[in-house]
Amino acid sequence: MKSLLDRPAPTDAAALTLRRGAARVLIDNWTGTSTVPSRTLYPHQWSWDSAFIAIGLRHLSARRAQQELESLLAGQWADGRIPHIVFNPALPYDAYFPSPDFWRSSAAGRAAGAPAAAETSGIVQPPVHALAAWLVHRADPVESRRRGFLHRVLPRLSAWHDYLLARRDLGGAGLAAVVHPWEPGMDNSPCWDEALRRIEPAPPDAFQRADLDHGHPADRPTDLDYGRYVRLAADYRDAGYDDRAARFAFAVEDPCFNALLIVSERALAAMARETGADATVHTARAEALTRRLVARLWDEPAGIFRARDLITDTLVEESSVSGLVPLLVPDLPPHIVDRLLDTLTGPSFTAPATGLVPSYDLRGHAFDAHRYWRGPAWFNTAWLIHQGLHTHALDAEATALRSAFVTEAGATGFAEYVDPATGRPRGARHFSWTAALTLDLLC
Ligand code: 9YW
Repeated sequence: MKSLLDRPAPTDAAALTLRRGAARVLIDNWTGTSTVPSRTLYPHQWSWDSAFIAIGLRHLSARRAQQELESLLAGQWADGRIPHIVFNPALPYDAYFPSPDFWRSSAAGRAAGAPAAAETSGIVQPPVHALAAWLVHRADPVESRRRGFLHRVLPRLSAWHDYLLARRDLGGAGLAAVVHPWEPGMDNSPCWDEALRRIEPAPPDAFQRADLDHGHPADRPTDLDYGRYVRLAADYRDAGYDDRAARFAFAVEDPCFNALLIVSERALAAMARETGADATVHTARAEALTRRLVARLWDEPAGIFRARDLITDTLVEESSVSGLVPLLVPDLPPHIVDRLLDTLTGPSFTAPATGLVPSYDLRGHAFDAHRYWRGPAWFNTAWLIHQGLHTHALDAEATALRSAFVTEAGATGFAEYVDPATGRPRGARHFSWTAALTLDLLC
């Protein structure tokens, strides 16, 4: 496999070209206040995308990276939630489905504290934001201090985590639950198949998908999936997005979501120390969350973390990349780190042609190399696992993954995801988080 990584010096012509290409994507996808994931498929601001984008943008402009996060935080609700989409009011409603007139946040979400001045969705995405904010600060601490960046974002990010820990502890065991397959950021993962079978889909004539105008049907979730997504989102909306009143038909503790909450709590602790605030609450939370993650989601015989379905109170017996992301957590028991590494480098998650990590078990019964989160390799999860490998001083494995990432991102024109077996690009091209995280790995 050709490796840019072996020659990453700034003078390296290939690395320089790649860096320029990645910067071009971020410039093209910048709207003036934030970055869209893709000009065609996802023309608004997405929550965890913006966090990953800020991590890359900080290498181009620390100020713009701050703006990326702060424009997202402008859509935060009074109850603390950060919505998964902040809509661009300049675009027509049919640019994306579900559109603002589906979510109706400023009306239906008023009691939960939705902003009056912005239209947003009412669900959330994984909490990468505090980690991103801390990395953005560290990229240029002088500029960050001059603008009071941490002082502004720390209270908002703390409120976001408070929301997740207070309102979303639906299992009562101290982990955050997701209530819609869009929330863990991996909507059509086979992990949700069984839980979704219990959901009566909305009738096909009740909604009009916009994603198929830009994406290939074989790469995207099915109409049946969408029917169920619409039903769940409409039910939550009709309950006023009130987590105490809603009767959730889908509720899951997801390992990637909670692992990100842990590292983001650690980031809040670092920000608190930096600004002279109390860090102990965040450190204690991270430690408690780590214990709960292991107690509730670790599957010892399988050697991977699993999602817990809170409706049946059982672990979901599907292996997905989400179950490897907890490698990010620094104080995992050492034998769990060893087992995770075995799983990552074993036949279920080793895609020899690309060296990337598939989103689902290569040998799993539902594996599909093309369809979104049912097999393709994604760059954001590769970046997270790369960070996790470094966290545990698994530097050789981290280097190999970084090399694969950079090679495939460049070869595919910064694709949204790739077929793990061939490296062929799937989904959108010129995709923002792929470009941003490439920049981060090259810098
Ligand atoms: C969708 C924007 C989002 C990502 C998600 C990914 C997809 C589905 O696109 O969401 O249509 O909103 O699954 O992780 O944030 O890139």
